[in-house]
Amino acid sequence: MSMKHEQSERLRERAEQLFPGGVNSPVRAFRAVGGQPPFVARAEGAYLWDADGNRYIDYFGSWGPMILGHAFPAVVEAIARAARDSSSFGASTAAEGDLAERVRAVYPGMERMRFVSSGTEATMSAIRLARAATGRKRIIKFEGCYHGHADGLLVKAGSGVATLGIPGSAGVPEEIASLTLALPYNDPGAVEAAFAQYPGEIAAVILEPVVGNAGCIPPGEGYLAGLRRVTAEQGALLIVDEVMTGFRLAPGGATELYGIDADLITLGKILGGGLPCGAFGGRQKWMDMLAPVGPVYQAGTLSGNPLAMAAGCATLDELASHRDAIYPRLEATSRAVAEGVARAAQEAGIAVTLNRVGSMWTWFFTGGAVRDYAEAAASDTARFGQFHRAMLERGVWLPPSQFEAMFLSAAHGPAEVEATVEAARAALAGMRL
Ligand code: KE4
Repeated sequence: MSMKHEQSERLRERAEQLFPGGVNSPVRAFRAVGGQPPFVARAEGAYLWDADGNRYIDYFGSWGPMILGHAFPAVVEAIARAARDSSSFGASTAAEGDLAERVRAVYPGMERMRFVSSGTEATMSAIRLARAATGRKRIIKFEGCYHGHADGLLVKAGSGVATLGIPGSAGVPEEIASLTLALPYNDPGAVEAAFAQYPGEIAAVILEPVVGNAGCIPPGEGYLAGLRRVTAEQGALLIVDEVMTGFRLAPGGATELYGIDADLITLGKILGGGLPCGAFGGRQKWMDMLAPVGPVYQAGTLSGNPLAMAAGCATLDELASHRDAIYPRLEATSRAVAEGVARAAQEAGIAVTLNRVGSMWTWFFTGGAVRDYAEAAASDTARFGQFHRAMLERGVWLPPSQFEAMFLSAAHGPAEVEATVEAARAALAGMRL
């Protein structure tokens, strides 16, 4: 019996009169997968309900933040309690220190940090700081990595490796784009070549330690250590963008999992327990260059917002106090569902490559390995769209793009795995060539 979507339809018609594409963030419009996005009315644990009362197993979790599951009681109560004392002061509070201490307990390299309200603000500010710290202008990012929508990060590769970046969006001046080098991920030679071509000019290398924004692409053996070595040799800062991986891949994120010695780390998503929050931090010698101590300006009306601090503390407390149960559960459930669906695709004769690190993974509709963006882009995005629509109709809401990572929460368990694999079998059977 197909789902009814009258209420979502009505809400979408209104939204399209108010917001470009009817959304407040492009990926939500389902343009990459086709079909019309349901409007969410509420969520609890592993489940979303739309405006028509249809229930879905949630595999995007607000794009990462909802690692404990939706409406986790301790998080809801912490927000409510904080809200009773007002929702914002624009002045220092104990709550900021409370969250910062919890962050530093798992990210000891963050000798100093600063809270902001989004991942975009965190990476934008970290890059400004790196430029001031080194007196250099150029930065290196990697194709397929997304670090938010600051101008200098909406850049794609120029014609050849180590050529100057070109705007990845309208409105980004080429003068700004040309300061960014967009290199292939998992290609150490490309980074060496860039430093050889621009000696003494590169301020920082910023990367997703496990790529989530091209779909999930893990770092190759030794890749991260290689980046640490070459940036140290060349006097450039290594900025590890853990907005997505932070607190998810391990209590201390990819930094802990891979033992990365970053100069600056950026955080977001889980940090705020679903409320707007980001952070950047690292060695005190760099961070003390920030106003009001040093010459680098950075500010924010809602930075350190008390409700976000409360939600973040409640989330990190739960992760810390049950870490020996939560992370093994995330691993076991993710492995079961990711491999179960990949097996179902194989049985249906449909080529799917699974990349997974912990509770973030992607089923690429392609036959070959996916080690960088070019290989991810070889995926059959039309088939992914078909799969997405078929799963949505069966009550499984996947991220609406081949180039996003799936996430699950500690609220997902064997029942959700079984229902998801069963839905996938039916969906894939209907997709056989
Ligand atoms: P925000 O500004 O969206 O809070 O964070 C930007 C950002 C920075 N770094 C990484 C590694 C990220 O993944 C993100 C944001 N991720 C996307 C999903 N892939 C957010 C979803 C959206 O844009 O609607």
